[in-house]
Amino acid sequence: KTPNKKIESYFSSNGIVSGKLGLSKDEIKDSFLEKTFYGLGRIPALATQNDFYTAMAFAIRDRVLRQFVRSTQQFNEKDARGVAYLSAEYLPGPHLGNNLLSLEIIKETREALAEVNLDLDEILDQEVEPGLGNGGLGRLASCYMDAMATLGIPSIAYGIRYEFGIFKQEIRDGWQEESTDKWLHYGNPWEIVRPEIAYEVHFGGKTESGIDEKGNYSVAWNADTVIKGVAYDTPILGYKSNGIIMRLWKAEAIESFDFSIYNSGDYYKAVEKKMRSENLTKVLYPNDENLQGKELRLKQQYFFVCCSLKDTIRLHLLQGRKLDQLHDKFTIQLNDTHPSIAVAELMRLLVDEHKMEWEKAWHVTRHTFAYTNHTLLPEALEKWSIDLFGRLLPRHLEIIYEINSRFLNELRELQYSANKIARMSLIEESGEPSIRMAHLATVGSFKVNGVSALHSRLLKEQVLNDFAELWPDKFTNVTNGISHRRFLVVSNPALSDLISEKIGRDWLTDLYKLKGLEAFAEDEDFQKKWMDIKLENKKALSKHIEEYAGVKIDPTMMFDVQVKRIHEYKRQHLKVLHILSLYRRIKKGEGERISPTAFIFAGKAAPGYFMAKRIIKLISSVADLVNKDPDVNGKLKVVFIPNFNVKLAQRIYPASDLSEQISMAGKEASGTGNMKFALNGALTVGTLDGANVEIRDEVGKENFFLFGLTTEEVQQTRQDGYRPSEYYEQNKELQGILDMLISGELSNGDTELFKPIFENLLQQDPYLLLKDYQSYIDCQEEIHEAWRKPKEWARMSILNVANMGKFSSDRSIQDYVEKIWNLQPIKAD
Ligand code: B1N
Repeated sequence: KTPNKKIESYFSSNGIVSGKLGLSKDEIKDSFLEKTFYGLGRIPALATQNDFYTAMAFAIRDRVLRQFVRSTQQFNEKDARGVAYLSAEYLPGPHLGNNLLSLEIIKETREALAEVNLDLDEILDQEVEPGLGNGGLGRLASCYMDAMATLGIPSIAYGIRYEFGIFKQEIRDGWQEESTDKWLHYGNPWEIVRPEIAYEVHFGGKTESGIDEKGNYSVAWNADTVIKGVAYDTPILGYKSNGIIMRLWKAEAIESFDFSIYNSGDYYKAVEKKMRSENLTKVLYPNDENLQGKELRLKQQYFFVCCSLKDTIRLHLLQGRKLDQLHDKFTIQLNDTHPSIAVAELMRLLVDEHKMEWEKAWHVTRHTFAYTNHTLLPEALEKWSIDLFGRLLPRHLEIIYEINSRFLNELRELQYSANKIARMSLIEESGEPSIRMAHLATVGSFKVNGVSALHSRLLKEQVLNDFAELWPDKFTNVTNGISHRRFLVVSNPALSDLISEKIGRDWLTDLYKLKGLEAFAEDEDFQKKWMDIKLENKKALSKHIEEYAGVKIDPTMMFDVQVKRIHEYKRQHLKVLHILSLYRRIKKGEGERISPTAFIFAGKAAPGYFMAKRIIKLISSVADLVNKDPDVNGKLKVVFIPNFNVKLAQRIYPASDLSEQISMAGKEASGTGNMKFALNGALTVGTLDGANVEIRDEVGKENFFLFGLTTEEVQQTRQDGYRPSEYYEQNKELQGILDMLISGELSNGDTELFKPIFENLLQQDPYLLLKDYQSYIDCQEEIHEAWRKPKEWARMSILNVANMGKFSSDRSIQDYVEKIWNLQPIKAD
């Protein structure tokens, strides 16, 4: 297409391509009012707060898109090497606040709204977040987008536009109840549909091999179902810089319905087919459930991978490049194995559709992909049964067999034993034959990384040990990071301002600058301001808790917080054992060394995870007992805040004193909540697991409350034959607490309700709660003592924040650039 010179000159002369970033108060007010009238067609008398939010979002989106257009132009002009990030999950959180920060117009917007008698905080509160992920993995992808945009990484993030995100959690009678998350109900002002960017995705049918017109061997895949994926783009703005796109695919029926056969029977059939197609992207699967055999999930994975790869290839060819240079221009980063079918799909596209020969296609493929592993939990390692896989994706099954047979031949040439070869095969033959997606991703990638130093080491020593021995250079570590702009600047403005007063604002783009706070750690005036801000944040959270959980909390108590998905390995029930130990001490009149504490929990349990749901009920029951007991006299409060999500998280971290990171060592790949708490001045009580290890190294062991077994001791305990009942017999306090579970005391006389938890702990205790119990209790005593020395506590809190530089997602992305992506950032000027 020949460029339209008139439009191009309009772009450059009106400050669209170049020009200042910010906006004045009056410009914001004008845009906002214009969007209120012309964008929504609302007269002021009828406009709701949500209308005002939407109008403001539209006004800001215009500016965000301008940054995106600028960035894309620069990336294209430089023919830059870039990244396509493939993730089945994203948790962007509310967009408006972050976009205002990125444009540096928070103050101006607040003033502009005040002039028309509106309050920015109320408007911000209207936003419903896209819950397109389960937890840490999805939120990490979004933190990385913030950093990639800020650093100017030429990139595009692909995913699925689920119509219903992670379920909404309500607590009724202490039990979790799920309802659908209708996040699109009021519309979504941030996304732009791109009907012209759409691809066909095939499923089912059969393959047929033959000789094509040029006399070459070729395979045709005659699918029986065709679905269309349509792009929905959300611009993500970096701080004072570039904008990148999150491109999410929605499933639609293909246009070519056979409406020509015009009788009503066929019409309804066609509509039915349309509805079936659109089901594909209806709902996000909550993890932890047994996902194996979930046909729709495999379909979702292939659907978004197929659209994303076709789109990447389109972008590549659009730049006038050759397909056999794909790996020179793109790294495709696989966020866990959820998109790992991409290895087979790229081979199919190159070999079948673009007629590249196998060896060349394999070279391109294994130099294009890089794979991030996020878990060692055996039950979370993806496997697809050959039977299901072959029915949905017959051509991909053939391709995987071919990749595997060539790979196993290489292993045979290395004289590997039959046992080892079977272990490394992409196909698991024992039990139901299935495809090991982590093996496919590893064989098909040029780099494999874990998400914390410990996790990357264990990945090499355990789950992918054979592969790490074969290809030692393929394995690396990139420790996770978080967007400090979202989780401190936007969500804790008072603390951010105090920090900037002391050390300037460079820390917004270089978190290591926080180190400058160390000089003020002993400054009593600074300590007081520091803790006053914490208290104000705790008051605000208390208000929320009273409204949504019906519990009144004194904000001067220590806020001891555990928020994350509910899972046995994360050991929320260990926290419960601690609370019950304190309760019993108070009842016995031995509570004088307990500091007044509010125990705050939040997090979702997978709907099909029996034990996790029972743990929520246990927390609620303990809350009922403790909160109402006059002997406790308000010294302890327990609360479960419903529906944990990014928005709620942004209220909780700034108001926390103590961060609970108590998973059994070796189980939490990294954790990222741990970083968000510490960044907001909470002290951590934790095991040597995931990124806790590195947090402790950074903040200093005297500023971190450590307890529990190490990974090695966990392994040793197992080898020696662990008998949890011995701990029950020997530790009388622990025995008393565990007996409470089956005494009926917590459950209106029902002795069965918590028996499954009791029996699990006494008989198996797979996560060694009883073994770690005493160490945890002793550590908590230390914590309560430390809390009684406010200056000491404030000093430790300041030192924690001062040493969080490493955990910015800017640093993580810099690591990806250097260790894996090998590309040049292009910052917007
Ligand atoms: O990924 C986070 C880590 O910080 C956490 O430690 C880790 O548990 C988390 C299946 C997962 N690992 N695996 C998942 C998510 C969805 C799903 O369907 C597995 N999430 C993690 C970021 O690295």
